[in-house]
Amino acid sequence: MNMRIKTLTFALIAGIGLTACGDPEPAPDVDAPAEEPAEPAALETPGWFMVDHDAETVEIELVAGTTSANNYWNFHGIYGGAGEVVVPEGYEITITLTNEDPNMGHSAGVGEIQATWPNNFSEVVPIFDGAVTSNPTSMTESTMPGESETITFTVDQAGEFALICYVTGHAASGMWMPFTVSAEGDAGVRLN
Ligand SMILES: [Cu+2]
Repeated sequence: MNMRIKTLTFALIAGIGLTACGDPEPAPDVDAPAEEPAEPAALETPGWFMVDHDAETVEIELVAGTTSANNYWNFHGIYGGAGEVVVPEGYEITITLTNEDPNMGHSAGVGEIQATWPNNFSEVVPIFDGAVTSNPTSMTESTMPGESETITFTVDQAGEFALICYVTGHAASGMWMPFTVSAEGDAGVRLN
């Protein structure tokens, strides 16, 4: 839609230009195919994401409440479904969740990606065995301010999942990030 409007606007401006200076160049074809959609952000390897392709492991030092954005309910300052963690299929993933939020407990687990998130998760079943921190829905017994917890799991299935904080209300307020298991062996993080 946007592209279409831009194309039309450009055609209009070009048309005005044509009238103003009598330039005989033809106006651009409005029916030309729209430009390609913008490329997704490049995969980066920030200091908190370490991949070892020989050992087939990924180590993620995941920080909750890194910044005050979204009431500290973020991972590395990212929230609302932005960003993306990408790991190669078959690798062993270690996530150490550290909670730097001064106020609230948080958790982290890999689950189904959802269009909308419930306030309360009645049952937490991670996609991969072991892929969730302890007491993930609890405001008092999840990973509390200043605490850390490490989980290890093998991503034995490619697909598009989500890294979720299961504490009541957090995912619904945007504390989640896409988590993709790549059949092509891609690894890294998109930071926006
Ligand atoms: Cu949280």
